[in-house]
Amino acid sequence: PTTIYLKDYTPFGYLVDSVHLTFDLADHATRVTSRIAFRPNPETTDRTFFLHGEELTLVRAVIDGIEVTPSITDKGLTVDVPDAPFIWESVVEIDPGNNTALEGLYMSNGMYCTQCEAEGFRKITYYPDRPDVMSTFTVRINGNLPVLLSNGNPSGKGDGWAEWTDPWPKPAYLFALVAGDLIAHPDRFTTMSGREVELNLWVRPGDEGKCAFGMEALKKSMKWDEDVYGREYDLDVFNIVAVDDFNMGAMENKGLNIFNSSAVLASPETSTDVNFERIEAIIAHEYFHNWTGNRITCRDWFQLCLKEGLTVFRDAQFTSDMRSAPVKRIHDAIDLRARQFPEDNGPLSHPVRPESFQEINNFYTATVYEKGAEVIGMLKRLVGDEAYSKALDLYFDRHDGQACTIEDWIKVFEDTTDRDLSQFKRWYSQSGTPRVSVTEDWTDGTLTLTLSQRSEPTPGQSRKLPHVIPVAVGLLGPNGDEVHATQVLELTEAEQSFQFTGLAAKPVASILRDFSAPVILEHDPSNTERAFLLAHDTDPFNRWQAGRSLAQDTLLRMIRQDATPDADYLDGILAVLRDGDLDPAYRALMLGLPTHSELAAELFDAGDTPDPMAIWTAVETLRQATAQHLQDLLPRLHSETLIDTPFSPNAEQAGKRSLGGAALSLTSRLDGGSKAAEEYAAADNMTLQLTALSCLLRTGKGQDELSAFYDQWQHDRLVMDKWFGLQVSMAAPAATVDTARALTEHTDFNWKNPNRFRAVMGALAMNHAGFHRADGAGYALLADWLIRLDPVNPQTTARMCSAFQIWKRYDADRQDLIRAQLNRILETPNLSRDTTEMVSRILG
Ligand code: B3K
Ligand code: ZN
Repeated sequence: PTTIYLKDYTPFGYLVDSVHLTFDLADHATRVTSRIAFRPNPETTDRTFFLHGEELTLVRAVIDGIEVTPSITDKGLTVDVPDAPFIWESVVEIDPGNNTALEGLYMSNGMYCTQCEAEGFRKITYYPDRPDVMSTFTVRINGNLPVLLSNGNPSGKGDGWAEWTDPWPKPAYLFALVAGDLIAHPDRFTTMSGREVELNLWVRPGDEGKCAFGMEALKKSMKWDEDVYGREYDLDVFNIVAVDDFNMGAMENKGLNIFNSSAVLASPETSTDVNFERIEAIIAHEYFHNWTGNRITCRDWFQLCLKEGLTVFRDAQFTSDMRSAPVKRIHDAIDLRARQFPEDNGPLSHPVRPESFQEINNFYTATVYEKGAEVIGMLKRLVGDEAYSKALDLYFDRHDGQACTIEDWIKVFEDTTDRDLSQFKRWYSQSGTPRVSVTEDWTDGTLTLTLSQRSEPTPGQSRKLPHVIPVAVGLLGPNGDEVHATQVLELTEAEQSFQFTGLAAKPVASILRDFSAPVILEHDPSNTERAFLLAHDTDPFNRWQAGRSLAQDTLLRMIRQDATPDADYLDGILAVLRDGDLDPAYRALMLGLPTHSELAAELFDAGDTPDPMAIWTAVETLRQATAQHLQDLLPRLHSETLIDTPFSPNAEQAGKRSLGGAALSLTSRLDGGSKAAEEYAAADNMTLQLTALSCLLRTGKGQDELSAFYDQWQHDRLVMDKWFGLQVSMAAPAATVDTARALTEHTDFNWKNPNRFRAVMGALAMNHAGFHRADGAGYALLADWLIRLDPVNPQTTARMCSAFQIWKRYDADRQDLIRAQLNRILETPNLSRDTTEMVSRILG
């Protein structure tokens, strides 16, 4: 496979003035006719005319009315063209009915739909399929289906056809087409300048009842982007379509967002609070792309974080505004540590702006997305809110309609603030999670904090230079009062000291407040100080972090030295949980523990070899001890979280359900699941139903409920995904692999559907002790299925290979077992480029 490098970027030799496409839809022989106006690009002298095209059957190619014979490879075509503006026309035939890769034009339950990002348009017609080639599109769809959609505004329709015109120049990756028997959930939105926009959420018959929440989320997003960023919607219609077979969450095609049905369909009976919050965030994310991604797009795919990091940052701001900012920040830190840190500190580590790739789809990663968003958060913290807003206004003004780079992005901040951001830019080019260590010195009323930073070598980067790291710090006095308000220290050197003078007594330092940088903090306060912060910190993030550190500390000592659960942790948590003034959602988070995988990483970093069963045992023991310690409080938590108003997925109710669920889970460790069985029987929403069922399964009970759940929900594919996933996540270590294997033999295990495949295989990989079973059966089962899925759907296969990225943490036997599976995958004949790249990188 060929490797593409950022440094090799050159512009395309031609500009595209307009694109006209005609689709004659047929399941196995769709004809795509294109008429494209090209002209030489005055910015370059390279006149190679290469059009991407894959899996296309060329029927005819015409230049300025004269038929031509291009030379064709499996990547595209070249042909001689005039050194002046010309019209290229082609007719190709494609087979959407056999497109299982879900990229290009494919079919899902009888509906046609497309996925073109990153490089799927080349499977639809011959085209310069690169994001810096932008054009207006007119699309005519001929097909005997009731609903025919494409980007932009409707510009004509009749019996069996519809035409759409998108006035905004766009790259081909934002092209979309949908055709099928769909039902609209309609609404309207009036923009800030008074433009009337018709909104539709299109779903399969039967899903009409699951649209209302998504539609509300869309309207809130449209309003929020006007209020906070001054960004108005720019077409007469905005369509969202739900599709069952989709490789990821959703796609921001101009005016026609396409969603995985799991990322948009919601109802109280079928969706959990976590689903609701995720749906709201994804709808916002895709909508926000209209400006950050579509109006201003990326010059090349190396710049992916330009749109993704910024759009994730914007959707996080939105969620913070709609719900609770501290809770959102804690969720994001948990998520970053669970998904991005392992990536950044393992064989798949890459910069936020990668410098090379073989398959770009492999770089839609937590690093590009979530670390990319964290980098923007740091920038905002460093320049301040006002400068951030000004820089963004300048960005939209200066670059509207362009395909941009990270350099363009940084420049708007430099021009706004007069700051030199060249050092800051290292966040885009250096991979790996920086570690910041802190030492304290207390002398004569002065606290000196010495901060030092270091980054371990990562693939391709042996030496690292210091980053600019905003470290938010506050100080608490002995009685718990804040004696120094939050201040952002700018750590720019390898080591730097900061002084706080005039203090009456030795304070307790609260460091990296609000998780002000995506780093690993190495600060070892005593457990007494941690307990003090857990009781008193005025920064909600660090208060939560103090509890988390206590939990981690006690777990590590339980794993290493067979210690008993620490009293500082148990008492501290009890006090916080008792505090009825604290937000229930926040209290529920306080009961969370580091994941098994995080504990494994901690042990590995400290030079120990993690034993998955020892980790499992320690966590179970701590849970049991927590349940006992909180025993008297549990009934109160239960009654405090009762909801006597009609169901709403809002943050307030969700928080109560989340605390109630956490309490139920502890209760079921004490009563053998009898309360959970009662709650299951009485549940009238999916959050409660699923929580109660998981409590039962973890107690080794719940088989009757499990089959009742199946009978109740077998008609609902999204709920059935939960049914599949839950059994694997809740299985005891020794039973996990067998449970997963048995589920793959279930008649409803439709493995070609990415949601169903991930429900089982994703849950297997996430069940730490189960997956890492000593005999390697977990590794073998996952590898079997990845090998089977690869020829069908390379993207989903490649993505799931990352379950193996942590292999070097474990003992030699497990390493041998995983290496053998990785080699077995790699040796599979005709393995996709996607999976080949992933497995090779993981093997290192
Ligand atoms: N931009 C799309 C992701 C496309 C993934 C291609 N493999 C969704 C999003 O980030 O909003
Ligand atoms: Zn995105």
